[in-house]
Amino acid sequence: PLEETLLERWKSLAPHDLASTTDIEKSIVYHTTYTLCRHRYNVDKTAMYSATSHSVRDLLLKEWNTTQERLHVTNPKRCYYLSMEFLLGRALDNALYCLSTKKEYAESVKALGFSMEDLLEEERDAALGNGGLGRLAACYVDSSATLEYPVWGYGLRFKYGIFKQIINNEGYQDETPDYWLSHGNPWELRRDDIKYDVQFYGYVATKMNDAGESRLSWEGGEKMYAVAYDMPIPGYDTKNCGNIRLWESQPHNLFDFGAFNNGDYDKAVNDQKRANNLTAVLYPNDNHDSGKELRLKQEYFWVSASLQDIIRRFKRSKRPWKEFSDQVALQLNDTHPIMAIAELQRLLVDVEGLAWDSAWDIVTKTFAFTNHTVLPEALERWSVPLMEHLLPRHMQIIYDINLFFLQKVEKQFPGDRDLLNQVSIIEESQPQQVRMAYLAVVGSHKVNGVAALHSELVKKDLFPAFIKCFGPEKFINITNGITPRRWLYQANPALRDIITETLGSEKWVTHLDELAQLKKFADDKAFQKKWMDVKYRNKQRLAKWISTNMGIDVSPDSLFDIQVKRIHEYKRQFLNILGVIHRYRELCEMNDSERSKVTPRVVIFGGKAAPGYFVAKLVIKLINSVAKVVNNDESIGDLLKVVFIPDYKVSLAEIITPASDISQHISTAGTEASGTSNMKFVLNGGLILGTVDGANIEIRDEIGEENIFMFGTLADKVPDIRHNQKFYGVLLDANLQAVIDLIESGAFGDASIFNPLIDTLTYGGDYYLISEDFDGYLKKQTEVDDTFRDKTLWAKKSIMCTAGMGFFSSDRAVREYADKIWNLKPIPSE
Ligand code: 4GP
Repeated sequence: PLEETLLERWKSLAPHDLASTTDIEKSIVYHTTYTLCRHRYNVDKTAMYSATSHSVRDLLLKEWNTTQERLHVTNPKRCYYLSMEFLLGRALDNALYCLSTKKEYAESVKALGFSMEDLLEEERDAALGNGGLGRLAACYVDSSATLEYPVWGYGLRFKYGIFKQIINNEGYQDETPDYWLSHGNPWELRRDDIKYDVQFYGYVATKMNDAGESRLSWEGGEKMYAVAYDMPIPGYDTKNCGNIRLWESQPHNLFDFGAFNNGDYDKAVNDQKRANNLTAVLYPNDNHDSGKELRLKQEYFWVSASLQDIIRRFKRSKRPWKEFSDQVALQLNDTHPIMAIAELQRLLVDVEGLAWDSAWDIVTKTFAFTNHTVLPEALERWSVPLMEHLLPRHMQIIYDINLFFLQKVEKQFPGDRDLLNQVSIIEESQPQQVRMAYLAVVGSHKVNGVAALHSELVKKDLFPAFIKCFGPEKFINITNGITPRRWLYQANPALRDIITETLGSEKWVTHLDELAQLKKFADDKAFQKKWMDVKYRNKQRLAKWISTNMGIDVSPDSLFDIQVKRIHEYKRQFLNILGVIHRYRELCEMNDSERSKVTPRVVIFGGKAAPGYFVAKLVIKLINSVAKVVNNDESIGDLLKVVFIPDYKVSLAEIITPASDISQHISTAGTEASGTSNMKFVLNGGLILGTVDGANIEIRDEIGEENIFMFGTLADKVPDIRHNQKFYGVLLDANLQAVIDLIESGAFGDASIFNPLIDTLTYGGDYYLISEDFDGYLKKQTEVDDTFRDKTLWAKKSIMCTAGMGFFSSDRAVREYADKIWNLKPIPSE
């Protein structure tokens, strides 16, 4: 540490704010010259984006440093959010807003000959996530930073994020790698000084410690380095700056000289290759377990490095181990980081020398687990032989955790063997499997679902036997939320401005409940006009994007009907496109006078299918085949257009979301844990057509049932219907049968292609209840059309939607986590 006088000198020399636009210009030119080493004759948009970002980064890092200093001095309890995925999207625009300096930067950039709009478009999305789970993590770090909670995210620095989706000429999805770092990434800082060993394979040996006691120790195998990269996460309207620490794998032995000297160059670089591969790519599965060894390696690598880092920080505080959980809260974002439970137990017992029970007490007080899906295929299970091979000591620890837990259960419920089987972390299959979600329940002090209905299903369907063992208090609900900064303030400037003007301040940006004041303007004709003008402009913006990028012209006067999310059977994009075909059939049969009464519609889809998910990819193909026919049918014109927007991602969502009249959230009841895009659309004054599922239900409760179009089977009815269909077959709804007949007639190209998709409706039952819900869906769609024609009524509903969304701010959600789970207090920046 530096002496006091030197510290003062350092402080006096610390960089200052960029107070004027001239300062900003200077800073941009500085970075162009010295960071990028570009000559002023050789500055293009990419370089300018990069230099501007570096300049903004300086401002962020100043806040980052003071935040870390503050935390270092106050040494409060901190929370670490362990998430395999952070779907951040772009950083520049967000940072400019958070630092309240967008206007000044836009002026400076202009003075230097560029436009801010152009520069923002240069940025590649940080797409280190699949969908909802990863985007939620991004919203939560935003809110944590804004609310000044000492929260850090921990994840992996994937070289390739989620793949780039290309729709080929036949209408199928192709995947290409997303090398998002190809132009460098100004938003990360590599920390060569923060580096840990992570071990794999090997064996367990018994060793004597200094006190002469025998200890188990994990020996041999291979080692890799985890090197830290930090991404500053700005808070809005605060000097607090959060952080996401991402790990990159690096070889332990940089170069095998022995092999090289023997002439075997390939062998010499082998280690390097293997290490580099580990964090190279994100598994592109949403709501699905990939089951691959490399994935388990990624998971362990990440949690091991993170825990070592967290323990290092804790040890610096010189507190006794029993205070660990007073200093540290660890949130497990789904099953992916659950090895952390066994790893912390190992580090405490094997490395730090704590007794098993003391260590386990710390572990269970520190961890909490969020479940994001009840789909069985998404709950990770690892085979015991694989785990024994890759992580032999952890496997022993998991066996012991299980044994001690089952002994407790036996004591509590003597002789209840069924119960023991139901709660055992080890599934007695061939081979045996480790049920990671069960390990999470046993090793955490709280388990939460992400919307009210989902949290009930977590108790009822996923962990009923655990309620018996632990009581219901362990299981709570925290309904998801979204950050209003990105999803309204930034994505919808026109709406932002009229809200601020109407409410008289920007308080709503951090106190979203303030939006409720808009309700009193819902019937005000002048306000309605302003409101709907904004919607129209946002539709124009999207129409322009579609025309420029896809060559399809759509009219902003049509009803924009949007479904953008991962393509998954349970989300039922299939139901949507079958409904579109039904609409097309009806249009084809109408005469001119009937057609003149029709509400013109643009049906917009977007979303990626996991590369190995055949049926989901077939849905994309069907949508594109239908689009081709419908969009080229001149007799239909603007009455119906179908658009599949390729490569849906966060930055596109920012253009798409503000432009909806209707968006669809139509999962089979009980399958969508929460959904968060539903919240984004409603916040932006879009109505929703949805099933009684996930957060749709709470959205309805908040905005009023007259402002949402809901249909479909209720969750508690689904199991019986499935059962009956399985045993007595499915009789397809008549309209649905007609739609299928049309597909099978070849109206959308070679029908045989679609057979596997159509089969999902009949063979073994219609698992996602498409036929069961079809009629209700069509009727609601008709209601949507009719309501849309009443412009005043629609405007009122749209305003009421936004006005009712206060509850769905991620600020509220993060506060709930802090109060109910983490026991965490904000650390004010000023
Ligand atoms: C998603 C859920 O499917 C979605 O309903 C929820 O809103 C989101 O998590 C955030 O909680 N799950 C996943 C996944 O993305 O991979 O399981």
